[in-house]
Amino acid sequence: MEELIKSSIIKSIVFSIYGELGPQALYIWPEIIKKDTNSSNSSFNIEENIVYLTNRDATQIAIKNLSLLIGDGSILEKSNLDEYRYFGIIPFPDYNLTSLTFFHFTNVNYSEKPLPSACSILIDESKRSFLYNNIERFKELIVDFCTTLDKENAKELKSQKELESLFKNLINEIILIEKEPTTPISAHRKLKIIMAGLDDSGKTSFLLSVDRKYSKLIGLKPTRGAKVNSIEALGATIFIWDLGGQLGLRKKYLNKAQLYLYEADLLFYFIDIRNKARFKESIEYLTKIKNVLDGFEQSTPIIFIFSKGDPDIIDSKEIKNNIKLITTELEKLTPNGKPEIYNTTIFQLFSILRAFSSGIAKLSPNRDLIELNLSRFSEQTQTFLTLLLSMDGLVLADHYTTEALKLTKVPKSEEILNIFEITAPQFAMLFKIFSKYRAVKKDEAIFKVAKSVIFFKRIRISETDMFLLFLLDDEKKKDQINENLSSFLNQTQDLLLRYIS
Ligand SMILES: Nc1nc2c(ncn2[C@@H]2O[C@H](COP(=O)(O)OP(=O)(O)O)[C@@H](O)[C@H]2O)c(=O)[nH]1
Ligand SMILES: [Mg+2]
Repeated sequence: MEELIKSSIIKSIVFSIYGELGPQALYIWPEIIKKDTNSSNSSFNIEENIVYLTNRDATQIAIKNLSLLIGDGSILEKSNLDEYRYFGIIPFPDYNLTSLTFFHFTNVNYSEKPLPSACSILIDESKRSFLYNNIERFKELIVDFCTTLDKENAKELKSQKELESLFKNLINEIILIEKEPTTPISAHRKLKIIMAGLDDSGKTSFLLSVDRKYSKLIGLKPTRGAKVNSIEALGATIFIWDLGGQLGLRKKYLNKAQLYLYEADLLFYFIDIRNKARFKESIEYLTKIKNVLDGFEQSTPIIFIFSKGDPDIIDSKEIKNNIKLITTELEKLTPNGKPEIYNTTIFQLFSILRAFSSGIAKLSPNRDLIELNLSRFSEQTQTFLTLLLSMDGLVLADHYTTEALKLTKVPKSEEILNIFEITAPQFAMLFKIFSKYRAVKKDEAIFKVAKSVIFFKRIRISETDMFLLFLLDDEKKKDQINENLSSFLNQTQDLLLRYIS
């Protein structure tokens, strides 16, 4: 087993469970080496490309992992525990390691309730982009592994020795990914976002809106055929490819898909919602793109942008029909699950920022787990709505309660959910200005909007400023927020730090 680990990028595997005795590291590879009693066993050893964790180290890892899943324990009262499945990329700076952890609840015969568990594969902090870049393959692998492991453990927990071959298989599978990584192992995470769609579908206008908002972030670098822009955001470099949609260019992209579509992390597909005459052509182009992506065995997420839905026409019968028609077509092309669709218009900047923000969030393996913790925090502090924003106003995570819907009282029911998500970037700008000119030392601000209160809080996570925005019915709740904030941040800062890179 040790030889196998030495030959892999993986430094260690820790499987932990929350049993009767609390968090416990159940399986630790490589195995714990018994040390002399007089040598300090609080530090770990790195030898020949392998990390020997001590029992204490592994317990620390178990505690940190499991507390992200169960927090204050309120989740254990829920009835549908089997549905709680999360991934997280979590730094362990004390050991210079980063883990990819799969969290779930394990069903065992001897316990009434499923047990919280965390399966971590640990690699060098400096090589963590390997985890991000191959995340989809890892996810599949680890879920399969844990399903088998759960079956083995259903009657009683087996010993580490009994399960050795199972863990060996896991490492062998990881070594296969190493041999053919999706992208080369590099220190910096690079992301590729594609903007595609027919000509005249609004791609360039969309990007210009984003550019206007993030003018500091985007450096326009035109290239031949495709325009490649780049953004530095949250520690990663995001390359945005604007693929011109004229017929000749479309053919070129498909023929040279190796260059244009390969290794795309995310694809925005644009459809001019006014131009029914070209729906068929657009679906044909989309089908071809999807076939190419399938050929690469890439599970590139696609976000659909219905463009040009300007405020004066969005509710018209014609546009409503168009939306229905094209949505049906997209549903046919998306057999597993619902297509993710945004209506945008250049006359409402937020409609574009919202769509863009959702795209960035898709690139984060940690978003769901952050939101789980954010929802606990919101329940504790009784806030109606909580948003976690980057300095640039990107929505990193959000949580809503049904009361938030009543409070915001927006007529169109579908839009209610997003009302604060869309205003958030504006508030972020306001707050930036506010803090610059008025109260440089202050870290919070309050806005009163009708009957509700918006409470803004600047937080600092390892050199990086972020914002929390709360919607409250009572200003006094801010004390409760301030009281609970540090424990929430302690819990989630590592996840935020590793949001997309
Ligand atoms: N009314 C309206 N026109 C738009 C909108 N977005 C783009 N356009 C117009 O549609 C045309 C094509 O847009 P463009 O961004 O160049 O499309 P691309 O070929 O896909 O890059 C331009 O004349 C834009 O001004 C929108 O939201 N509303
Ligand atoms: Mg264009």
